[in-house]
Amino acid sequence: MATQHQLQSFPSKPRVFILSDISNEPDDAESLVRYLLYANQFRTEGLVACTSTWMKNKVCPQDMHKIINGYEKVVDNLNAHVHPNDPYPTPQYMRSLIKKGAESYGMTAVGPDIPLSEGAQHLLDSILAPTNDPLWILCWGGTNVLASALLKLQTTHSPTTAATHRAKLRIYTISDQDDTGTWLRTTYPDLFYICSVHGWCQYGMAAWTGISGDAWYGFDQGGPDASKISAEWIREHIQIGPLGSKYPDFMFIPEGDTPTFLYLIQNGLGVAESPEYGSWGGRYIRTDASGTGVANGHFSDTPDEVVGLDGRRHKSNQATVWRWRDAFQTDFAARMQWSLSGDVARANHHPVAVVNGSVGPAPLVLEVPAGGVVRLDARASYDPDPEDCITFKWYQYKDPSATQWSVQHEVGELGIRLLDEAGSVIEVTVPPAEKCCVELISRKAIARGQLLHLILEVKDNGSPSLITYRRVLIQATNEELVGGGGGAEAIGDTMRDVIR
Ligand SMILES: [Ca+2]
Ligand SMILES: [Ca+2]
Repeated sequence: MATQHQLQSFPSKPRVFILSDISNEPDDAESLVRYLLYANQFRTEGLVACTSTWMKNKVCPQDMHKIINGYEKVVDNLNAHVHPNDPYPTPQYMRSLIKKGAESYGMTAVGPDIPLSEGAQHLLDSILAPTNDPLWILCWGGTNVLASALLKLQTTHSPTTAATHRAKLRIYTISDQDDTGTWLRTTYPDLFYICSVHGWCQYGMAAWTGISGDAWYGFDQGGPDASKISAEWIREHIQIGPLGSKYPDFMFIPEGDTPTFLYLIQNGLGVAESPEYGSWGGRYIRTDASGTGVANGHFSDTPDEVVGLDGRRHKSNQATVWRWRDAFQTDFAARMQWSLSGDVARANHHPVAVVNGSVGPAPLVLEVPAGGVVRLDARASYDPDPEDCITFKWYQYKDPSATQWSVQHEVGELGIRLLDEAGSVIEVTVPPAEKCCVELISRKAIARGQLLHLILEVKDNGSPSLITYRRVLIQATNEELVGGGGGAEAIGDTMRDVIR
């Protein structure tokens, strides 16, 4: 039987504050059920019911209370399945976080003479808390609670102090669902703000719909596997037990808001401060990467190219989410099993991935000269369930290394050679300097070239089987500045003079 001290643990936990237009349709309630199963990885600071374009004049915190009532019945079971250092928060604590946002739409709740809602005051208190730890504000509906809190911050503090507090904020919104989104990004362009921006309500263009929206919105047909988002699968694997029974049937697509916290789950894949690296919650890049513009803080959609169920290559922003669907749905189902029983022997638990002696969700960062070789050893990885075997899968995640659309033309290829049958030890060859350490246009050699991403998946054979990732970041270096050439200072230099 697994001893709890062998289970994966989370030395640091992100601060999370959720704004939800719960009850506009079933999907926010679904997302809250899933969120609670991961609540031991986070320091949740707020659960505020807000409005949106879909529900303009009321808020429904009572639905949050109903879900916490279900959570209360299973929290002891859940605690039996996690490391003793990472217990789930008490239901009493989670209830204390539930507040009401303004019961009015968008900017009508935002103004110097408009009192803060209790939810906005609670958010402002979190923003002003004496800590430098980032505060993740996950916006599942409209953003007027955030807008009103930031306006109050601005009008009650010096510009410098207000900016210092804003610098701690990390916002992930599910598109714009009221008129405060544009206001926030233009009034406070310094905000770290992940958001798919597109025409009003054109959610079929948004990255987050990759969670489950392929049939409804009609993107990437034949690519994503829909078997684990069907009503039947959800009924069998999710809508079970006291907490799962709080998961309502979906109307449009299930759990459109969930990518905001899939992004933060500490499974070794994502790096929260780097949206461009990609994670279960999708991949986003700076809208303005020049470093000089006014929108430095905004991150918007970017594609991944993924081989789909049909064997074809699909390239889309939604693919940055759906490529992980089997893993994040299976993980959800496994945790729902935890909620049913405190018997550790009857449930599956995550493998622990160890690479070159390093353990934990943070990436392993290496600097390797172009053309050089590095050995990676994952043999110390283990599974806490004594009956389980683990398997190893290594692959290069190329898309995050690209600065342009054409990943295959730009990003150098890592050579991966297995040194044992299991693939627990590998030798990685960094591409030659001309492939990874030259400027894209001028072809000049550079000392620090591409940051190459290697992913390890350690998967167990429990039921349902679980994956723990480890990301290895390989910074290609080129101190001798070799590999350049073939470019020109100006395109005119490449034009030939023909004398006839
Ligand atoms: Ca919502
Ligand atoms: Ca296991």
